[in-house]
Amino acid sequence: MVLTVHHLTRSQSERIIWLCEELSLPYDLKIYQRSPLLASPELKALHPLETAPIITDGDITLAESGAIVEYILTKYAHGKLQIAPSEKAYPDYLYWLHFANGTLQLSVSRSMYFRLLKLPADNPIEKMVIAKREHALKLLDERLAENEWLAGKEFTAADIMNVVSLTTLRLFVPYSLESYPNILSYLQRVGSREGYKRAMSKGDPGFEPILGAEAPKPMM
Ligand SMILES: N[C@@H](CCC(=O)N[C@@H](CS)C(=O)NCC(=O)O)C(=O)O
Repeated sequence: MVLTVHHLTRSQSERIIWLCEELSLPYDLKIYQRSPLLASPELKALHPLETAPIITDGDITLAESGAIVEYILTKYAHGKLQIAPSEKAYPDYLYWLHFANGTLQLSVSRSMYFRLLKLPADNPIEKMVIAKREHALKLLDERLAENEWLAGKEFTAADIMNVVSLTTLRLFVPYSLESYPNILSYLQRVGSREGYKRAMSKGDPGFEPILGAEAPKPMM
């Protein structure tokens, strides 16, 4: 029985490929192209949530990045990429693991919808939404000023959960990281990890990870 990772190109599902690579876990990778920007019908048919990532493992089909990461860690990681409850860094690990989808991804995706609405530049709600995103980035930058990785000294699943909102998702929300030097050095550390390089080249061949201050031209 082999775990299959269903990956939508240029998307949050890179997290699961990265997790499997860091764990040296055997897995099959199925890649789905965006059609044109949303998930393809084949991917949507796999799970009622209709979003990537999705995994299949025997007769189990699971969606939601957080649930998938927890499933793989619990079933296959033997304690790797996690901080044990007995360790001092455990609350930090939990906090940053959940910060990824609870705050960071949410604030980034919310600002994408406001950008697409093309409201007048002084729209107070858009300003508030952008301020929330920048606040989340400031918190990350402060954390990374003192710590190599989000949970502290060790690279963990908390890093795997957060990075996509700082990198690939900037194809959809072209925000700058110029004001966040600690995030930028962190992304250089991320980019030099063999597991990350393998994951990105397998999931999105030919795509250069967005690790610098400026985001490229938006995809939409
Ligand atoms: N909360 C979900 C969000 C997943 C999600 O929105 N995935 C996007 C890719 S980044 C997707 O599949 N979009 C295609 C679509 O909505 O059709 C998770 O963390 O897995």
